[in-house]
Amino acid sequence: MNTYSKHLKRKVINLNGIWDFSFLGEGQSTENIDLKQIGYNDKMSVPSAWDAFPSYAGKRGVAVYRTFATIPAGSKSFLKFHGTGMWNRVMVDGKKVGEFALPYSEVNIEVPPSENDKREIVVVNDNRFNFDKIALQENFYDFYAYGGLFRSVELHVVPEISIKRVKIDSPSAETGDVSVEIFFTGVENGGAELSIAIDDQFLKSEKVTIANGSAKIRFSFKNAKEWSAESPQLYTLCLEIPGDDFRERFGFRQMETKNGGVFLNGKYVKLLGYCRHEAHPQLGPAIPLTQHIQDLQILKSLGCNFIRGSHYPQDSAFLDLCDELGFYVFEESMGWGNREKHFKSEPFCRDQKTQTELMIDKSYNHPSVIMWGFLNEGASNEEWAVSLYRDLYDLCKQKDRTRPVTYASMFPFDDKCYQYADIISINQYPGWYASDVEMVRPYEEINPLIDKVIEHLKTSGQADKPFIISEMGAGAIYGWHDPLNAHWTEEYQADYLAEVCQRVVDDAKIAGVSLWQYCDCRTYASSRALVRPRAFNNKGTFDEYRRPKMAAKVVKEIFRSI
Ligand code: ADA
Repeated sequence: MNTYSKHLKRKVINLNGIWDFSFLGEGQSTENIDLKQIGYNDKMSVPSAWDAFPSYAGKRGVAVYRTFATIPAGSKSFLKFHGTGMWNRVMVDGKKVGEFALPYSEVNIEVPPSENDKREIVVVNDNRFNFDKIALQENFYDFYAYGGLFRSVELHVVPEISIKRVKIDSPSAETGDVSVEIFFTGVENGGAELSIAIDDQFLKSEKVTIANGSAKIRFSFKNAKEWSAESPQLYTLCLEIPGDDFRERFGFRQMETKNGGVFLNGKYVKLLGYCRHEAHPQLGPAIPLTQHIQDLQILKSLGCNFIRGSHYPQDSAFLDLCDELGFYVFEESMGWGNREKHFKSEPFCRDQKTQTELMIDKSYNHPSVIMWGFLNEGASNEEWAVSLYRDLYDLCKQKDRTRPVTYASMFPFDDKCYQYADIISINQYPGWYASDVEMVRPYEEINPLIDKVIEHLKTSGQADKPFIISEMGAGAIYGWHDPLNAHWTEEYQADYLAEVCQRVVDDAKIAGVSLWQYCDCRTYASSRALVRPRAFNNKGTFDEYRRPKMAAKVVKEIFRSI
């Protein structure tokens, strides 16, 4: 779902609501399901992560969601899944129409036309870990893997020729020049009568030539205002062709990296903010708009302008809000500490590329998204990993010439892929994981480590690229205080983050920081829980219910000082 109407003319059926539901069990295969035998003994809301519900918590197996929709007989249509968990098979009127295992990706599935207008839509969801079936998500990632239809689901009824997506380039408010590539479904080569409006003000009509499924248009826009985090001015491009329309928001802004800094519309920007999981203890990743807004308001109040959407493609609704409220976003495809098994797996590499491509197509027009990333803490220090880093970098560049590309590296001193990053992003935890046991205040390791990274980047020829600390942080249990300032106290975390934030604010060689992390998030109740009390990653400045720990005040004071 978006925060604004993408179509006024096209029939879009919002399928959010209550669906029939059945959990078929932990041993159920996905291959021998007889849909007619399913009792649908429960109901489930959509969006939802079914396994975040108390009655199904912790279960791994096959769950089935069912709803009905009325599609005019004979019409073309497709289902838009804004984000789902783990593995899914989509069945319409008992027949398979699609299958995908791209967690958090926006996926469209065509629905074949039918003589009947009442259609049964079933989604078989499997949330079990199985590398052969779902290569992108594993049980050692440090965030809980949920199943379900956890973002909105829509059904679009479209004419024979329809608009699939648009790609808008509008770098300068001064010139007001806008160039748009329009991608069509239902026509490869031909022409279309197109009407163009901005914010519903008619601009012009023209006959466009469609070649290889797309057409290009250009126009200039007078008195345009630029978009920035401080002044997030948005415009809506409204396109109409016979029988269909498409409305897409955009902003005038240009993103550049030079001399070790990030520049927006020619002005230096220090990126100050957090990594954020789309997570809630009771809802899992099915985050309602209300929670997204609360999070963004909290982050604004701390003086943040930057969010790293860790570690997967973000909800379009969230990015709409970032566009509206003014945030700079680092959006990345899914990865977490991937190693040899992954880099040498053809399905893993394929799905990484597919997900990165879908992410760019989905988010290209959001002015808030200022950089693309992938493979969080992958094995970028290994020769066998280089080709996937290269391929993903090339893919981003081929799809988008306007944004820098990065990946969060945990190997600052022996990374072999820096050539595939326009921004150097480093994840490190000095004074948390690696502290010298004799040291009274382990966070004193922070500054020497940062000095060492900066020196290394200089000697290895990376000094001209912006360097951001894409993760650094310390755990604290909400409400835990102790005079020794020990690990897990709110005091230790506050002192730790003060040290990091002050350094970032004071040091021109650091382009920004996304602290780890905005709020506590659920991870697994496995052996890792020994370093993850409560089976949560507790490095949030806020707990999982967004209650502030002591660090919130400290971060706010420092971020707001500039
Ligand atoms: C890594 C990882 C995060 C989180 C963090 C931690 O850097 O990218 O997802 O797991 O470590 O808390 O240790």
